[in-house]
Amino acid sequence: MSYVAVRIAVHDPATAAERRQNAAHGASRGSVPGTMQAPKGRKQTPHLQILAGPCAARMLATCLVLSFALIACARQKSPDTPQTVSSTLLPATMNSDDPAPKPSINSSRAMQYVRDVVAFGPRPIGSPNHKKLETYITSHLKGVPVEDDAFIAETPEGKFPVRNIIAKFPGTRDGIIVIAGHYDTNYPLRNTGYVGANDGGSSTAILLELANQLRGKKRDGYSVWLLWTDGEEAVKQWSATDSLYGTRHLAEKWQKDGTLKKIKAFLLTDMIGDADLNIEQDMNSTPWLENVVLQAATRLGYQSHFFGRSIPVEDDHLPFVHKGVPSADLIDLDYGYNNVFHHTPQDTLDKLSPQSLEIVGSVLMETVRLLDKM
Ligand code: 1BN
Ligand code: ZN
Repeated sequence: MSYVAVRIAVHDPATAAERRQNAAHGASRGSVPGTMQAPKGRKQTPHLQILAGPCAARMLATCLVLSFALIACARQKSPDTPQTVSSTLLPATMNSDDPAPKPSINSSRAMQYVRDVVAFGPRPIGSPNHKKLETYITSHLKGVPVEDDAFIAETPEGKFPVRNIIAKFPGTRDGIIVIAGHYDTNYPLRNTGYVGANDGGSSTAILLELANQLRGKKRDGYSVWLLWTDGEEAVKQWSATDSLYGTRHLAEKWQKDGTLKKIKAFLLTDMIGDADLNIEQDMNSTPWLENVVLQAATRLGYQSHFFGRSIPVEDDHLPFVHKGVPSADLIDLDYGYNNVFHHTPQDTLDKLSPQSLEIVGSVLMETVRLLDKM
């Protein structure tokens, strides 16, 4: 696929580091539930914060140079094919006149799935609620070929059963698109009333709704595999060895059995239910795949919810990224002001909206459609 222009991403390392600290450690260890209040109203965007800083002049200069480059590219196009600058931003596969119907999901049903999942209570690995959720997920996949990747994980808290669940929707094209999200919830918070409505609940639910959209339809494209990952959360403190238990195991397994080289794209969803949806541009994800996601979002008119901030994210896509699989993590790490609800008992249903599930669900389906055409 060829591109004729570049997307401008903004990265603020200090802010990213601060927020990761809060998300990964501070909130899960030290914060007292209920003491932090999210200010009302829309958050200030990272772009604006950066433009107010000392690098403003350099940023502005960079933007101007890139803008001129875009215009120059547009002018280089053949004079007998009229081009607008915006159409030159689209990859060769995407045509702004594409008559294909715009996908959508049943977002009230997806929201009901989140409610059902949250009603099980905390769902950390090894718990009875986790087991109930496994049964809930598989009972929604009747008639769909399902594969399990079940094993015993060695963790700093002992041995735990871990089970990745894979639902397969075969296509006519050789190759696989994986859409993944974790269903386990934070382990250290298991006795605090933490239910992980967004972190664990939203990803479980969006995959269940995508299964509804895919089942019973002929796929004229790549096979789509829906993957409910397990053991994503750390049991003590997030590190390379205490996290991502399920996907580290599965990436190894798929490398050994030859599945890995058939995967065209690994699309991860995590914390995608926040009513104030801001999907990060993840610096650990694959740029061309994120670009396809952005094209999908743009076609559906949802681009304002995507990639306002660039940060590196450690999540279930990493074991696949490390093995060379094109991957994109769709995650919102701005859950409440400064991510204050992440990994706290405040991660509850009232912060979520069906519209956010609709945005991510339909963008995922549109991304698959664009990938099928590439
Ligand atoms: C996402 C949801 N993660 C854990 N639960 C991974 C992560 C942890 C991402 C900390 C960023 C910061
Ligand atoms: Zn988490």
